[in-house]
Amino acid sequence: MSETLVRISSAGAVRTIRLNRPEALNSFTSQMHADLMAALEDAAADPSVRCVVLGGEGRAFCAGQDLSDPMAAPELSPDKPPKDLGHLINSLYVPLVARVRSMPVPVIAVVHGVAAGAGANLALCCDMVVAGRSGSFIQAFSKIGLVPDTGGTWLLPRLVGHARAMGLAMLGDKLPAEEAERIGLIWKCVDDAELASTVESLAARLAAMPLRALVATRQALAEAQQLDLPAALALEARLQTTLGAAQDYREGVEAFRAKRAPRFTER
Ligand code: T3D
Repeated sequence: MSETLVRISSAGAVRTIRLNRPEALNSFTSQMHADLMAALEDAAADPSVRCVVLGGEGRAFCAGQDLSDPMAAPELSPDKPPKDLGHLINSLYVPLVARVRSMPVPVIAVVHGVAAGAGANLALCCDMVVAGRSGSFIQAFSKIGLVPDTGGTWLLPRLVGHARAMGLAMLGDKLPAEEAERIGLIWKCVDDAELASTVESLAARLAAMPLRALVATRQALAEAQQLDLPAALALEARLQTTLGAAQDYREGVEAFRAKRAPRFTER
């Protein structure tokens, strides 16, 4: 267990990382970025970790950028140059999204309470999002004069289509978790009382699966969005060549033939 601005715990092959600034709804400071990146790097490098769960302490998942942080708060004096938010995004949020999307194991976001701004899009860039009925998603950016970042412009239309992406991004209204599930923004919404056990069993299930195949599935589904059908078919064939030469494929087929449960070990 560690007590920094993220709280880290392990159960079997599942590593849980919880954002830990509950007094400010887990909004991002540069220190929390650093602690989260270190926790993700550590999970990526640890061969015993086969699934990562990302959540938040307190009553929310994450309220996005900490707007009181001097690094982000607008410069009030007209005599001083404005803050370069692009630099902030490039140095902190872009590497964070890249880290999550390149994890060698599946990443589940568990959302209770609000996920706003970069917090919403951090959740959405995970492989699967499970939310409690208390959960909600807010593209808060437009309300403070910004565009969706942390992958929002890429993720939203892909997840819910152009019309809904525009409505969510332009209005910045709170989308309850139940509605988020209904429109396909997230995988599942459950009662808050069932959230922990639902995520625990989902994480254990993913951790027992052939991880290289799951990670290649993430890659293929993302890349195929930019490809025409022949190119997507070619990508699938290339990935099957790689996966078909791996031990997990042999194990999967042997277990099927022997009518026993498979034991996948690769990462
Ligand atoms: O630098 C840049 O801006 C570029 C980077 C952009 C990335 C982004 O994420 S931009 C979007 C930033 N986030 C927001 O705009 C959301 C701001 N927060 C809210 O709109 C509301 O707090 C929520 C809708 C998320 C929750 O509302 P509610 O009523 O449940 O809670 P609250 O009372 O507003 O917040 C509780 C406390 O958390 C409060 O502090 P206090 O008064 O008890 O001392 C509030 O100030 C603090 N808090 C909430 N969000 C943030 C925050 N403090 C700093 N930054 C926040 N983003």
